Amino acid sequence: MKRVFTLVCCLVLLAGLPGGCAVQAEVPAVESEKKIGNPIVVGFSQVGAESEWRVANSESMKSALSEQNGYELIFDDARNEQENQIRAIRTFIQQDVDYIVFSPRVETGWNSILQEARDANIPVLVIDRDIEVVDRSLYTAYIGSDFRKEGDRAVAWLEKLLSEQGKSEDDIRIIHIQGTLGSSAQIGRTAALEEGISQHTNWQLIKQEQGDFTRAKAYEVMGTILQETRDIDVVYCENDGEALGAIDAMEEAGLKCNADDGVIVISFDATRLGLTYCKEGRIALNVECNPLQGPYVAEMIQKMERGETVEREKYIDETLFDCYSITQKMIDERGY
Ligand code: GYE
Repeated sequence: MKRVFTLVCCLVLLAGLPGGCAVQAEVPAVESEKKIGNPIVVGFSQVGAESEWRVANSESMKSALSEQNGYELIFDDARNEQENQIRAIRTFIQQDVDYIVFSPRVETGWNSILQEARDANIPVLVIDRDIEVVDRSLYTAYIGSDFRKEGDRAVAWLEKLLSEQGKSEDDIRIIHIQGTLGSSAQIGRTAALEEGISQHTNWQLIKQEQGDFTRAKAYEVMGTILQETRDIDVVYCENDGEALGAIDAMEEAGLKCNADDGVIVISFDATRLGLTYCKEGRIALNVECNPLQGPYVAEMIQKMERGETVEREKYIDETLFDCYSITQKMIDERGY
């Protein structure tokens, strides 16, 4: 496998793509060391199980990288701790796996461990959330979502809704519940809202709190906010879990969540439950974030096994659902 990795790196360099690793002097080997019939060993460090999205993502990885498909998947749940992820990746290196895949909790802090993987010649695929490293060639590719684009779509939708409602000039009081701070999902979605607020002088950010992408935390945070104010126009939650928690708290407090005559709730993920809330009108907009990344990872690994070049960044196509156009069929089609 290591020799195939060297070949892939050289092909990346030859193709003039950014991110080729610095081993071009090595001669690419042509045949794989792996004996026919041996599974491809993949160590996967999953960030945790904080949301429905995450559970669907884990399932997708497990089914794409199954024994039946020729893989041995070593799955590690980091329980939402970066140190656990670093420890898991180090263990994968010691086990001399063929590939390391991880979904990083936060963007920073990966340089040293990725250097260790590089020294061991093990290719690394980053999935879901992106990372920031000094040398981008420390990992082979990223597969995930464009979180800034997701946020921009939400902001554009809100702007359009308010204009259709004749509220373009009204004071709009916004509550923002953020995801895990420092994760690229939070950074992109937050940046979009903050820019939207800076561009609309009538949009006011009343509160910005961390909900850690969980229903329980968002419920708690929203409960505290409601003790201070009930004068709320929009609640921008950075995932479905948070939206559900915030809605629980608002409805318990007697507030109505509805785009036409209540609080406008915006969410991300578009899980089956999130879409059900959307159809009921309780979530006004749900921007899709696709967790089904397993098949993309498998396809990329297969390409690398064949010594082909792989795309450095693979963004999965995503859509959005709003309470005005969602249908039961769309919900039924959701597998998670
Ligand atoms: O939106 C959230 C999850 O990183 C895209 O993490 C992912 C986010 C997703 O817990 O539900």
